[in-house]
Amino acid sequence: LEESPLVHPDELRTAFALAMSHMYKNEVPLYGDLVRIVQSGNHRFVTNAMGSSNDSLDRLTLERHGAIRLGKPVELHTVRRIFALLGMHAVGYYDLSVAGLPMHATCFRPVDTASLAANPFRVFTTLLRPELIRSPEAHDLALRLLKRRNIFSQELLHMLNVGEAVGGWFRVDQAEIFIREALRTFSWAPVAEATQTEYQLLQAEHPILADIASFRTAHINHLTPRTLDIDAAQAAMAAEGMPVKDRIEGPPRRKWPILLRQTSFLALEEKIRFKTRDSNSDQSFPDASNVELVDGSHKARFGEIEERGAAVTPAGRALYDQLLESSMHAVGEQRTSPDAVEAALVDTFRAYPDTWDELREQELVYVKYSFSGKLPSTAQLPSESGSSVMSLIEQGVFETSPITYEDFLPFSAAGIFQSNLNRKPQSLQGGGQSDVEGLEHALGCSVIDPDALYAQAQKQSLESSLLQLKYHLT
Ligand code: OOG
Ligand code: NI
Repeated sequence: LEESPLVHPDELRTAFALAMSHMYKNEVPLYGDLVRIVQSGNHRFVTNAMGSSNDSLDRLTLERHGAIRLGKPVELHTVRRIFALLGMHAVGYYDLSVAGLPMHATCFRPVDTASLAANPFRVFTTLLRPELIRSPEAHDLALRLLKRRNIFSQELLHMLNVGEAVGGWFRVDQAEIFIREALRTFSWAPVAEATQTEYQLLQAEHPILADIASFRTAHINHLTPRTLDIDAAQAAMAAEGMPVKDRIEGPPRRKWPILLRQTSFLALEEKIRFKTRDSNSDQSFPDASNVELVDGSHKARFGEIEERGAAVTPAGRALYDQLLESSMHAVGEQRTSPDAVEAALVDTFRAYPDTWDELREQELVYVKYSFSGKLPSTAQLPSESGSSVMSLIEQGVFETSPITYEDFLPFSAAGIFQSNLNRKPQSLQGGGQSDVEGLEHALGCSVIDPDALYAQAQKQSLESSLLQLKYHLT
């Protein structure tokens, strides 16, 4: 009997991302328009740059990330198991309390160079921190609602066990069930589990709290394809009449892009229905057919685009953070004017070197080395020492290129959150501090340090280039 073929976790991730994209386009048709705009912009860009069209545009425009918001630690724990089967692991810690949000986050993403090349899809995953909620009523209500819900189907939990037993290599038929059931968790539930009164109480405390605790699923709240020219894409979105965010988050436009630039269309006001139920009853959710429903609306889901640049070293990041801070200082009172913010950023970021040689020589960015095939002038055996590598680069023996930034920026994330809230950030209970241990405890593992991954990718490329060169010399 012929065995059904096994699915590589990288392929499973691609299938999952495609299925999620399909689901989200159905749920939020405006998102389909966004993908179309990005795709035609990318097409123009590639055609202009290379003088020919490129048939891998679909691939180029594939979603690079999505985001979900979880309510309780066990949800994060199970989500970690789902993503592990998709070849995605928790990288980095994001403290969103700095932006007045009662949440912290990590990013589930592929970690090794080969998996990233196969498909870099990642999910920014936030977890509610109830201890930062100021109102005791909202705090208790949120916990009561969250305690009652189970966002995972029995079939999904079963598939997690099956997948873990085979090290993530599902058969095709199993992969289909796994993806279908995983998507259920992240799908939209148009009927809230909270009553309208409960929803309003949560919303008054924080709109994100209402989004996290009122529903039966952990709906995906946006997906983000990659654009090759975010300024042009932003203009095209506005030209089509999309309600677009007032400015692009991240560093200003540069010759040598660094980190991440993002913008979005704003969250849509969507019709939902509320159950009419007594919040104090401890019974689990009544069947929707048995309760009366009332009409309401909810605003959470949007569409985003991103343009990624070079991963920066800790020195490069310190300079980025410092310049970001001084530009915010420079705009002062005019912080609400997007033009003033943009002008200040452009002005301040002149201090960030913008040639490849400067970025590399000042060690502001991580570098990918490759062997060009050209042999050095001296027969001296090359080494990993800085001067030896420098001389190999100068002689054209080694070529260098940026390593793409695969993570997120907490202040940009906060800007994206904030653009959908009609209010200023408020203070949190206890002032708010980061709590890496709390997030890791919920995950059941520690988060991977993104810098260690970039440093490792750089080192690997250098070692393999040296090795190739040595073979050519001997
Ligand atoms: C996540 C916002 C953060 C990004 O691209 O920085 C994010 C959310 O809205 O839940 O996705
Ligand atoms: Ni995002």
